Amino acid sequence: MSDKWLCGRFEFTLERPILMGIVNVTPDSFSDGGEHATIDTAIEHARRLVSEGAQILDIGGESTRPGAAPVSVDEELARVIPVVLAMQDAGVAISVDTCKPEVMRAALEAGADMINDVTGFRDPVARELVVQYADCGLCIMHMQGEPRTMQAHPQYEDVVSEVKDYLVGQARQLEALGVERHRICLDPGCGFGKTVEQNFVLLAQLDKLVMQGYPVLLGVSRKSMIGAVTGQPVGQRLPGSLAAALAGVARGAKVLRVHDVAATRDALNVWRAVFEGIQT
Ligand code: HH2
Repeated sequence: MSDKWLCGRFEFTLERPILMGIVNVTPDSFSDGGEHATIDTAIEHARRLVSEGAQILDIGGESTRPGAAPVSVDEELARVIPVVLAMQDAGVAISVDTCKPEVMRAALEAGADMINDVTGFRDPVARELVVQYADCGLCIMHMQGEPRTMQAHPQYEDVVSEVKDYLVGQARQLEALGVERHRICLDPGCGFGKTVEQNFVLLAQLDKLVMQGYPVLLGVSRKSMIGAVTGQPVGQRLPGSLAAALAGVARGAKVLRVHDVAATRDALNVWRAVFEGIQT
């Protein structure tokens, strides 16, 4: 089992789940689109997430929701890089959520600690690039198809083994190029080319991915899978998101990618009090 995760300037021991706070510098993200779309509001939001207990900030400049408009490299850079620079000394790891090699390079040059690629480093240019940055953390996420069409007809014979085999295959490919194993974390990609049922099967059997020995990152916050079960609109999905996050932690998830850092921190603290006793 992997007991550490190297992430740029940080080495996480993974004894406890890590909170990754979402900073979408986008006008059109599915749950908070437009709320932090200017650089100043995004930085203000990022600072709040740090004060609430985020240990990683995941800064994204392009929405991945089905139907979102594509964003040019220049536009994505203009959204993301100023926030990376502004949060550099905040004492937390800076992740950039991108699948474009040009944005990855600029982010790493600007001091980002980690690249979160929802396409799982499918692009060989992206793989070659991240090898050159010897210590950045990498999140390999599974997605069937492309963001714009992925929800049309998700199809699997066995969703759990297919997602697991794909992620481990991508990790091995990076390792063969020289990426240190401890830099890699894996993410089943809830909502990315999966039906609601397939998302819940992946969550229920997350331990099978955890057993591959890489830290597992889970992103379920406010997603439509939560809405499908609760019947709630995106703004009312916090209770459902907390339940799903804790279910993930129970199965071994080590990094939680969330919009609501303070609430998730409280839920985790109560969870921990049950299993480790109250720290006074
Ligand atoms: N989910 C989203 C975006 N990036 N990255 C990882 N590793 N895992 C996820 O589950 C994940 C992700 C979608 O959520 P959000 O950023 O809130 O929305 P949007 O893509 O519309 O900006």
